[in-house]
Parts: sequence; C-alpha cells; structure tokens
Amino acid sequence: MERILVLNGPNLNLLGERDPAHYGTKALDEINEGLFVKASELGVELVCFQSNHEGYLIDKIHSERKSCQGIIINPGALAHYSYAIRDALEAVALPVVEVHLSDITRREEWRSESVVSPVAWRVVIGRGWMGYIEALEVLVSHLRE
Ligand code: CA2
Repeated sequence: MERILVLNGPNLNLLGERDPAHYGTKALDEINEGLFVKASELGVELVCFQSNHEGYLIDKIHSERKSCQGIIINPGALAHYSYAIRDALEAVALPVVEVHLSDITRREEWRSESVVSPVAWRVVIGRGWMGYIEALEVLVSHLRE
C-alpha cells in the first residue's frame, strides 16, 4: 500500500477560526478527516503532520523519505521564501503536490510567488479544502501509472 505524507505549515492549525473568505470554514482536523476518507477509498495510507516551525517540517520530510512514496504540502507562508523547504523536497526526490487553499496569484504581490513550486510535480491553488482531495487523487494516479 502506498504511503503519502501530508504536510501543513505555519498557522494552518488555526484554519476555521478566521478569514473564511480566503481559507474556508473547515478546521485542519476536518480537512484531514476528509483526506483519510478519500485515502481509504483509494487504498493508501496517510501520515499527516502540521508544524509552525520550518525545521520540524524539514525533519519530517527527511524522516519519512524512505517510507513514503509522495508528498502533499501546503507550506503556508513558507512557500514564499523558504529555500530550505524547497531544497528538502528536491533532495528527497519524491513526487510533490503543493496545495494552497487560496489563489495566491490573486492576492498581495508578495504572496504571488512560491519558491517551492519549481520542485513540485503539480500545484493546486485556489480550490479550498477540496484542493487537498484533488492533490491526493492526482498523486495516487501518478504513482500507479
Ligand atoms: O492559501 C493558502 O493555503 C496559504 O498557504 C495559507 C497561508 C498563507 O500564508 C499563504 O500565503 C497561502 C496562511 C495560513 C493560515 O492563515 C490563517 C489566517 C487566519 C486564520 C486562520 C489561518
């Protein structure tokens, strides 16, 4: 059975508390519950991890590199400047789907670039929580091609 690492970065633990116009109304636990339902339909195992700390996210990418076959990551604001996350994802050489709940290309200028995207196999933006489900579906199809 394939195992997929699902990572969420800074502040995503607060989802559902504020700013529904950008991020929707679901809490991260509810998004993860939806992902577990889809994972069971697809017959894959998920490991979900959220941290507000760049280094902990990098440690998780490293520690799961041999036990997971793919990564779904919403790096939060780290997407806009973390070359360390970018390098970690590139180093482990697993297929990566980058997810953003909001459409970062249609917000503030500083949000419009992701330094992670160049090492992602696919990027899903502006699809709300369903973006994570879409990410899981395309990643699993890709792994089974
Ligand atoms: O659209 C996305 O998914 C983001 O990755 C979310 C990040 C943001 O910094 C990125 O630019 C785009 C922010 C995550 C959470 O921010 C909250 C703000 C208010 C209430 C709850 C969460």
